[in-house]
Amino acid sequence: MATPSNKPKLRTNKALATTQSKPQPKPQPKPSAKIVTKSHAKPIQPNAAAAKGEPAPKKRAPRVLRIISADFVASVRKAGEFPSGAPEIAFVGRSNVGKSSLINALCGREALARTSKTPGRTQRINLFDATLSDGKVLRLVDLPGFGHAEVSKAMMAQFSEMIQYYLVGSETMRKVLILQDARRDRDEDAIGFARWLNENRVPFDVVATKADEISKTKIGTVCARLKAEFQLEELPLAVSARDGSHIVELLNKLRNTAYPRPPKAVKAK
Ligand SMILES: Nc1nc2c(ncn2[C@@H]2O[C@H](COP(=O)(O)OP(=O)(O)OP(=O)(O)O)[C@@H](O)[C@H]2O)c(=O)[nH]1
Ligand SMILES: [Mg+2]
Repeated sequence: MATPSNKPKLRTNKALATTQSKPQPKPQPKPSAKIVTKSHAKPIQPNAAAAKGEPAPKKRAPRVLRIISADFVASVRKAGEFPSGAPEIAFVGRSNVGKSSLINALCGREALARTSKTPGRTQRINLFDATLSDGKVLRLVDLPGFGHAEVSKAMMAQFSEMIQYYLVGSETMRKVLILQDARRDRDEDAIGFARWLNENRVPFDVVATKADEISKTKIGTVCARLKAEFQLEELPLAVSARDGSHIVELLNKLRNTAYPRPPKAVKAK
């Protein structure tokens, strides 16, 4: 323990007073707060509230995009039955990959689209209209799963003519989302299907599902593999309908696909 003599000396009030009574250097005038503006710079407008002596308005946190309501539109079996409407996003992939669950997770609903442990649950094309918190509407299209039989036939044989007709013929189709179970290996059917979409100029993207079932490090490897297999420009999102991971990111992506922002006007010099 330090002896009292070792203790650092405390400044007493007396000492303080002595320091304060010392003649202080004359305060220098503060440098002018003028901002040197270039001729083209806009003058800085004072905050209106501050000018009136009112407290500054609180900064709002950026709003998270979400689906505020979702409605079932139709269950379609025949080509002529598709009602036209909002920009469409179609969910495709093997049976049991999680298409219906992902639609439910995006909509924040438990049973909007029917899910099941039994493959082949969705046998019609089910359409849902989802209204986003920014007022835009997305039509989410739940397609029947492919490849649920163990026999791996050619993709086109498994997809009915109607689905092909719909994906290529719909004027409001904005993107086909090919879902891939993050736990599974290369999916030849889906790769063949992506090739077919490319040939028919139908835009598509890939999403890895059930990301909650694998480790974070493995997710990186899976996404890199999918990017190479499907020749994507970006790494696909790995989502989970169970724990909600990357659901908001996916929703933002889909919104921007369906309602692309107009390119910024380039000012003429
Ligand atoms: N762990 C986990 N399980 C999921 C996830 N998404 C879906 N599942 C499960 O996977 C099974 C199939 O999900 P569905 O959404 O019905 O799959 P689907 O692709 O619509 O299947 P079909 O309609 O048969 O083509 C269900 O048991 C779901 O609970 C997920 O993100 N994580
Ligand atoms: Mg389904």
